[in-house]
Amino acid sequence: MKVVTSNLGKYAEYKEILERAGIRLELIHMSYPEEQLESIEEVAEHSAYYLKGVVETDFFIDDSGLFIDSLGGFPGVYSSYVNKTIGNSGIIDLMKGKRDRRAEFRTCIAYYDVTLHLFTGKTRGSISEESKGKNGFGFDPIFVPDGLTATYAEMTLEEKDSISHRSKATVAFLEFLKKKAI
Ligand code: ITT
Repeated sequence: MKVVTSNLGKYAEYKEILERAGIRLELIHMSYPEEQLESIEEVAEHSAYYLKGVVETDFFIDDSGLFIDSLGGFPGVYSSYVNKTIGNSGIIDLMKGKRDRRAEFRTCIAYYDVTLHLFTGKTRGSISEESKGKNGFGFDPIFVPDGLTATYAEMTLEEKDSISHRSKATVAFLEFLKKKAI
């Protein structure tokens, strides 16, 4: 199986989950154009159709985003830009004084074989008061999943995989691959 991504943090998480399920993962380490569309599903679909002309078939991509309730879902589909520009400290500043800190992480996997298949995963949580933890990548130091007190960045890869938005999308993807193989 091939994954196309510029993000080695994502690759590490997929490698862990897929190889545990007996699927060897190959990295195509490249970035690709991402349209600023309404939802991560639309972005993933658009990017996968672009990549099918570039990469041989049987690949998947992952479009993810952090959606903060009190900011109307921001940064959402703008997550990559926001991460590169204001970063986690910028989000913490935007959230200063806000009582409602609820947020959701979403991942959409777009898998292209002869046609396109989408699988989504969501994990609810909240934005921490400060950045905590050194593991993971991106917004991991500021996201605390519901029912826990640690941020994603304070967890091991296995702990994050047991509850993350990405692992939920991957479980649905694996179910599909299992049925496809029958
Ligand atoms: P691609 O090449 O796969 O597109 P990307 O880093 O641009 O890599 P996205 O657009 O899907 O990926 O991600 C939007 C932003 O959200 C980006 O800054 C990521 O670092 C961040 N992000 C995605 N998944 C995350 C996760 O599980 N934990 C923390 N941050 C995450």
